[in-house]
Amino acid sequence: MGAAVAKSSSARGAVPESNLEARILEAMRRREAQGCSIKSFNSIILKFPKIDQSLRKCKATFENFGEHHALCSGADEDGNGVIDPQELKHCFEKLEISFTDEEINDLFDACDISEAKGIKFNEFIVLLCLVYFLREDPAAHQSKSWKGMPNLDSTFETLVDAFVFLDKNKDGYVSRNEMVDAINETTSGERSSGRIAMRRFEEMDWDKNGMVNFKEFLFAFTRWVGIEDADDYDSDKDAENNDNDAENDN
Ligand SMILES: [Ca+2]
Ligand SMILES: [Ca+2]
Ligand SMILES: [Ca+2]
Repeated sequence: MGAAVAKSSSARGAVPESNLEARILEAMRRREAQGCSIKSFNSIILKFPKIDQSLRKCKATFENFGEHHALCSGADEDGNGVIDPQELKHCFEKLEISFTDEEINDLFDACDISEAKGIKFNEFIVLLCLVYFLREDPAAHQSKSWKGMPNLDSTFETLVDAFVFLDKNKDGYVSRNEMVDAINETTSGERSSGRIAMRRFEEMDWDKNGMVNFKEFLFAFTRWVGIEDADDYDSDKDAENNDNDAENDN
């Protein structure tokens, strides 16, 4: 009986917007069935510096580094700071990731969320992580190895693990309550923890539908560990400062 209740309550979750989102959701639910190795929200936070360091190394894959890099050249071939669909296709060829053109285009559209057309570095990180994640999709028949992507597997696995940890009811979305629970487990007794959880949740839930999917989570993560472009972050920072002022008045 309990299972039936859980099923109906998760069914009201957001409907996946695209084929790609549906695949990610399905892969996540499969992955969640295996459980995770993370025991607390704190242990995720402790991993931030290591994740940050590892993701920054991807910058070489993104930028045009000529023959200095194992991949011969970066994904941003014309060096204009963003990856266009054609550059992304080349990048996948170099990484020996055998996605179809349609799949690559879907990934491009899913990750190109900034107003300027083209994949920026933080968007590239999310895109790579989604690729990593979808390789585990049995339907995709992807090879397990990454060409020239040192240490990225374990970093991406940590991100997947973190999401699985937060999604307590394993429905493929992190809800507001799940976020609150995760933070309360860590900071028991602190009054501000609920508010911190809310802040974190609002940061993650970009489309404001009350649920955070894996893609939203990844984008939030690139901001938390600090690899998002400084330009983009300014307006958010201002908003945060205003919030802080309001809190201080209390
Ligand atoms: Ca470019
Ligand atoms: Ca959930
Ligand atoms: Ca959402």
